Amino acid sequence: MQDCPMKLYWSPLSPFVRKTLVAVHELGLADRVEIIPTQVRMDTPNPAMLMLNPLGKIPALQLDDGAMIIDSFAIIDYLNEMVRGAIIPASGEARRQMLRQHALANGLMDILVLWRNERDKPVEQHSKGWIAGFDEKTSRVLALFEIEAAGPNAQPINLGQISIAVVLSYLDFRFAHLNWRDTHPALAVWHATFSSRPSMQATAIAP
Ligand SMILES: N[C@@H](CCC(=O)N[C@@H](CS)C(=O)NCC(=O)O)C(=O)O
Repeated sequence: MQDCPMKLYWSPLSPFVRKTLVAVHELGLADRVEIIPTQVRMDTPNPAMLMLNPLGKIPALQLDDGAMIIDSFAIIDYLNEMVRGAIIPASGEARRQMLRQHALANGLMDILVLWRNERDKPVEQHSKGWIAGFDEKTSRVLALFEIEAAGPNAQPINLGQISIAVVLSYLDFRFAHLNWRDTHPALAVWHATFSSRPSMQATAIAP
């Protein structure tokens, strides 16, 4: 670890945090980022985290001058620019495609985190409409990924692919009962290949 590393406010189970950490590894910055384990809950904001990020959310990155960068995309954009990386293409069709895939995968992360929070409430407080909506949207995004995302990885790999791989792993972890592989065979093969990358292995959720 180098002196004065950047600090990444982190939790092992958050898909937004994992997406950020996979990007850190892909950009060759793992030895410049110190991991700061941080507990957050939507219903019980962490006071220390609120001082750093008024949204109380992770990931958040603190630079060595104390400045805070919040939101996974903003953090990854900062780091990508810092090392002149290619995981966020600068322009053109490659950038548009990456932004589209990132928006879909990140939107799916939003849905799954909300779905899990809803599921954790007492049954009588569940909103059946919300849960049906989450289910429908998840199915539709996965169907699109089966058509658009599964296949050989564009090179160099980008943040769209990272985000899709991470959200699929999050589905395995929190929504295993959906058995997404059974209905999305090409995506399953793609995910297995992508998951063998050192960045994915180094950030995998411990069993
Ligand atoms: N748009 C944010 C979402 C981050 C987010 O929702 N993180 C969750 C953890 S999975 C969190 O910090 N939740 C605590 C809260 O909402 O108070 C990003 O991309 O970084």
